[in-house]
Amino acid sequence: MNKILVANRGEIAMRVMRSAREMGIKTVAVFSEADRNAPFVKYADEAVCIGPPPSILSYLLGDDIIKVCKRLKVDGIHPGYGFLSENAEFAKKVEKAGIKFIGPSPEAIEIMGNKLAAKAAVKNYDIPMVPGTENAIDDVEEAKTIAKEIGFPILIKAAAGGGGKGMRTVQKEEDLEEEMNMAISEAKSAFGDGSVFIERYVNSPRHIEFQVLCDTHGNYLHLFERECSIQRRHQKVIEEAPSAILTPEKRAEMGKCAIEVAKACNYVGAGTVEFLMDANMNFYFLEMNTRLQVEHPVTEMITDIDLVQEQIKIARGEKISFKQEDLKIQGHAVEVRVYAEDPANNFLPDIGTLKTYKLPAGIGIRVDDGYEEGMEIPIYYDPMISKLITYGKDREEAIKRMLRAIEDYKISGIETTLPFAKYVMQHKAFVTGKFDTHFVEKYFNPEALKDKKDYSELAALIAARIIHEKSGKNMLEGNGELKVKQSNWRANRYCN
Ligand code: MV4
Repeated sequence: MNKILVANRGEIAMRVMRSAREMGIKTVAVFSEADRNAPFVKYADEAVCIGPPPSILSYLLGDDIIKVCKRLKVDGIHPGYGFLSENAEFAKKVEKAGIKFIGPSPEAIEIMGNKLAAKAAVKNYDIPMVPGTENAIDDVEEAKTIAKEIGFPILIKAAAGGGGKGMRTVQKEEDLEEEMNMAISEAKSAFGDGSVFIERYVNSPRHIEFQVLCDTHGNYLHLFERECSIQRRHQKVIEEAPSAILTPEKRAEMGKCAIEVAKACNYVGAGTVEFLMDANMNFYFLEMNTRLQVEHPVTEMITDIDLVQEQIKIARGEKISFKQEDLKIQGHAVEVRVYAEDPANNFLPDIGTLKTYKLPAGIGIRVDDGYEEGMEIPIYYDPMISKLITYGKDREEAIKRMLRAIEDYKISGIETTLPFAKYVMQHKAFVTGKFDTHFVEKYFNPEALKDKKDYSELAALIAARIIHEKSGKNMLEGNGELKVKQSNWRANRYCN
């Protein structure tokens, strides 16, 4: 493989090209008009504009991307995450054009893209699943009978859904008919497939997922777990590896299940098997994601394995060069997703220019980003600016380092979720590991951010007043505001 095209943008395009370059492979970027000045376009050996900003006119134009590949003699396509990454039709077309799709087979993508097909595929293996229906259900009376057997509350899920899309909770029998009809029509309009199924509702679960790696020679490995329980409206905000709660025994048991899920669909490449875990440490297979995930860096940090390089080697037909026994968890990693959203204002997407953009640095810090100072965050795509990852010998060190990194990360011109991440890193429930997927709704409100900010500002003002009175140094402007910006304020700098 001499040349790879990355059918993606932003931080993940950068991430993939770095590994390709390290392997001596040439890179091609495709970009929309909104990304003309983006770092990933400059970083690529060749770059081709494929259309106007909206994804449907650019990053989702599979046929046009394949044409670019042929013209530039590209050997492989890396789809990143999102966009065309889990599109079985695209994967098929790529292979038909004689180009390697750096990912699993179209068949595996298709099976795992449908939650009922995924359940059917793993049925003959010993994999725990949440009690529920095996097939799509459209008869309300039948649904009521099943729901009563399972016990309320229940969940109605769309077979074609995933990641929480098209999910409805039903608390009691009277609500079932209405919720079911809504779920079916939602699924139809969102996925073009109205199939829904029923599951028992698992209370306050934790989200634990396993990274798997499989080659074309029948080797199946897992690279331990990531915990992604801190989410907001099914959008992950903080991830870590390993999970704070798994014992080595539970890890081995779940890892074995993850590998079996991969075997059930003849998986090839890097994939993720998602589990729910209840308060009694029972786990249930939920779904498999057939792509490289946003949060893959935490796994790379604790295993010292470059997942993109492994994906490329597997696509070249190579055997995985290590065995399960060679893999060990070293230390702990935490990832914070930095979104252009205002956590003090209901996480409203914030538009604007990165007026200041200064990265944290130093031991145990990694930033995967796709922007530079002075750039605008386009409104057309996911509002994620970067991923901030810290690594330490243990969880406590990784968290402390994250707090320092958040302090050192200077962004102005756009509100970001960094203050929210700081709040989580300091929260007792997070620090002690006693949290679940309800963390945000349970503990977070905008006032939680305001209070802290107001106190530090107030403290600075009081200190400034005292200094003024004792030393005659005036640190206040005529309007009573601090001359020194609060974020740069250090008491001892002015007291002597
Ligand atoms: C569930 C569940 C409780 N019980 N299934 C949401 C995302 C999708 N992957 C599945 N999800 C859930 N499925 C049963 N039977 C609770 C969730 C869920 C959730 C899962 C993982 C992370 C965050 C979540 C937030 C709300 C609900």
